Amino acid sequence: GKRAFIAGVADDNGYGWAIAKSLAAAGAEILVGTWVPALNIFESSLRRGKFDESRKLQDGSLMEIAKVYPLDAVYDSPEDVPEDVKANKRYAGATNWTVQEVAESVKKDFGTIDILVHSLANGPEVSKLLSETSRKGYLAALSASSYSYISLLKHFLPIMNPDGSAISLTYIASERIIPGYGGGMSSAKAALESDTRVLAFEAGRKKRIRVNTISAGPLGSRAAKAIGF
Ligand code: ZID
Repeated sequence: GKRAFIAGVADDNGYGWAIAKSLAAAGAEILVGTWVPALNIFESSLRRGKFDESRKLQDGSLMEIAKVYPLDAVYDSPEDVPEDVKANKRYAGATNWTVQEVAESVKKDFGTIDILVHSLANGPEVSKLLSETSRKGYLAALSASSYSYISLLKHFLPIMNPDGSAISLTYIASERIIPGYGGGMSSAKAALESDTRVLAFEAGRKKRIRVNTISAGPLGSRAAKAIGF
């Protein structure tokens, strides 16, 4: 069977969860990466059976998550983590959550993966017009929503089996004006789409890994509700 790592699962409402279920139903082993600040609530909800109804697959069995890894995809390695984040209560309880460390942990625990899913985005100033977005907010949107895909591929490629596949989720606001999708999020999706073409070329040559992005339809996830979509 195939093994999948899905980055960006912190509840049962988003794309990451739905993709995990589809992959589980197709027989894949499921590993997830959960944003550090959301880790405790996600794990305790899983443990307490809060997601059992939505873990149900077509055949009546429950999706098993082989392991939940804390992840913050805006940091590539421990040297990149600022002191205030290190000291933050919500981060201090978890370890090894930079992209490089998560890839190392997955390698140690499972050896290889076949499928990498990027289902995460963050734009702190998403509710601001692009023309009123700060440099900091713009770069934060690109860091969390675009570079995170490059970083995940960079660090997971060495443990991906040949003929594997990577996928992310984009949004048509990259190409057309969608009022309300501000803060540089439209820019972040445009970067994500362009990067996908280049990464597909590079990962295809390096390891026969396919790299794609799918333009999502509307889904009432936590992220979508936060921006009033
Ligand atoms: P979600 O909240 O379930 O998933 C986002 C996840 O990212 C959360 O679990 C966060 O904890 C996690 N996260 C945030 N920052 C970090 C970080 N630094 N490190 C690690 N994890 C982090 O929301 P979702 O399922 O909507 O989002 C998944 C992907 O789908 C994202 O790339 C979205 O941009 C993309 N997407 C979603 C929608 C939607 O409707 N939900 C749309 C397009 C793309 C969309 O907005 N018509 C209107 C709107 C839309 C489509 C059509």
